[in-house]
Amino acid sequence: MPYSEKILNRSVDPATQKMLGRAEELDLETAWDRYEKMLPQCGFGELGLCCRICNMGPCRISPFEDTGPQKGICGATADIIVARNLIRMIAGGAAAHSDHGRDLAHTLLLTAQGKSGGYEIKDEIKLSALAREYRIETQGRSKEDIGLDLAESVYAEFGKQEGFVQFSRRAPKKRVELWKKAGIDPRGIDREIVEIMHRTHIGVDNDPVNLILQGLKTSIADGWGGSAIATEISDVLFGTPEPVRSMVNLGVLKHEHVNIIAHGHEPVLSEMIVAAAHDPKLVEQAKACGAAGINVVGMCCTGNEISMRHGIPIAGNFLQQELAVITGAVEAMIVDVQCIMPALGDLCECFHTKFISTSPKAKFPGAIHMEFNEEHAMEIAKEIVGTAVENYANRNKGKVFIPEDTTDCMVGFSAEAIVKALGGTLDPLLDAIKSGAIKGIAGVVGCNNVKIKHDEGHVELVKELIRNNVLVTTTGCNAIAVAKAGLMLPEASAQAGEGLRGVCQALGIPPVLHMGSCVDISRILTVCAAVANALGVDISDLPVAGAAPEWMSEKAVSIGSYVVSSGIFTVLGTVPQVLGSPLVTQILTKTANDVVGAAFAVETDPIKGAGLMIAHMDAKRKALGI
Ligand code: BF8
Ligand code: SF4
Repeated sequence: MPYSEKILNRSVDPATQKMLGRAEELDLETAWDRYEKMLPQCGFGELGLCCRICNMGPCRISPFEDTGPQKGICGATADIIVARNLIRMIAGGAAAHSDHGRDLAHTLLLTAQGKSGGYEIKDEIKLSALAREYRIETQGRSKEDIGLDLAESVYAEFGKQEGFVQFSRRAPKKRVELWKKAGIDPRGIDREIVEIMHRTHIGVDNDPVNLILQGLKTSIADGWGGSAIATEISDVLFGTPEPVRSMVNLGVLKHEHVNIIAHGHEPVLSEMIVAAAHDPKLVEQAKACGAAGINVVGMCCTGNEISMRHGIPIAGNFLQQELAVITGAVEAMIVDVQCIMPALGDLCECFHTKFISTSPKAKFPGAIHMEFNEEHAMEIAKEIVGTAVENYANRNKGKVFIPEDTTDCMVGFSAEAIVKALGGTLDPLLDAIKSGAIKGIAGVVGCNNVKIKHDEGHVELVKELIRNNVLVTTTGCNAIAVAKAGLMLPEASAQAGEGLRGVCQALGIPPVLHMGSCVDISRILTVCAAVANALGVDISDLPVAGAAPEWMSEKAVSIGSYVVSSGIFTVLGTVPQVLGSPLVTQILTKTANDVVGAAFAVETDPIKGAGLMIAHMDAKRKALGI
């Protein structure tokens, strides 16, 4: 069916186009419609020039000297206001990732104490490796005893007052020295986040440079701390991912099955939902209701988590969550935390879909709250799945519209899996980089954003990189976008440049490696640190670059900041709300180079964005003499 210009301008993904057509037919509103109603967006907000930190405000600074106020009521300038707003976004993002990490530490603690209902320590090799990093005795001890000590040690990272975050010591020595020298080597994770909130209170830190340094410090506590803890402890509990085949896009929903979507972020919930859906009694019950079985699929980062550990299909990325409900084929949309649109409540009411919230931290209008806890995890998961099964009888088959689109993909390239694919050492990768077969490594990550045609930024940027022999690692909603485009298959190496194609063919790997959810960007850092250490250089010396072509969340701001703080040049595909301060813009895009050896660039054209990354890699190669 030919779609209107409007729909074609909203997304490049065929399933999304079909569902947007369906939404129009049913007169249902989506994020794109709400965005249009929002236009024009507030110019002060876009520039970061609005402050409502105290109740003398809101204050807004005119971007033009002669047409309005240049200072807030307290005297804060544009530079101060923009810097404060920016680092409060970092605090929000770091808090979200790190609280996710804390929840995993809590689950490990309960599991080690024998108090959790259905979890076990699955990866003992990783458990021992992490224990060694913390200098925990492993010899002759049970996995529960080691797990208990490890859980207590990682738990302590959040509230630590002095010292350093242990996993940050995976970074090359030079990087750690540089952080110390710049005063941005983080102490406890919570401490840095709290300090942002303190410093940005009215009348505290009013030096934009000092504010931004605290932002960077906090972001490092996220990337090398909270996020790394989330990744590592997930691996201990649920297994370190290995390459596995999966499928993506809305066509993974099935006409004859009870469809359950697990949406959100923390695998603590979704792992149990996946296990509960295999319960013979529930499967029987589904069949008794006339369904062929139970079909659990993932959405957003939860999708990444369960696909890379179990090959569970992924229904879509951030902007597809409403469209999944509009298929009319979803019995339950089960959510925990982060990136869940409150719009789902009203939308689910137009269908039979049950919108089930599970976290005490995240309740939604129109949702049924079935609170989840680790102690009774399996029991509650079965109850939730049972609710979905019962709801199958309420499906109105006349209202069902599932686009047929699905794409196969290969997911689950943890750092360990990459080393394994390379034959047990990093050497083949280093050799390929040195010979120029691989020009460099890119980490392409992040969200969808209605300000950009859905998936286009992700797909075009990644295609351009692989064409130029750049090996791409990906996480989050970028991973889902490029998987839908068929780039996450070994066959996709046909679209890569000659050098990269040769390497992929020799190893049987795709040119784009799926490394997981957004907290798993810590895996990308681990790979960069290992390559830098092997070459005896700092991360900032490597031909590596990052990109977030369609970013929107505060988590993405924290991610971008820790990636740059780790020495990796990063291209942003949507414009951050900082342009109201030429000083802050200058710090982020130029001066940061002098402090952390990397900076941001903003480029909304994905091909040009890839070009900036490639030019950066060429320059780094030249400096390394390779
Ligand atoms: O943590 S990429 S829209 S789902 S914030 Fe959210 Fe952005 Fe997707 Fe995962 Ni990450
Ligand atoms: Fe205005 Fe200053 Fe209060 Fe911000 S902190 S709202 S700039 S008076």
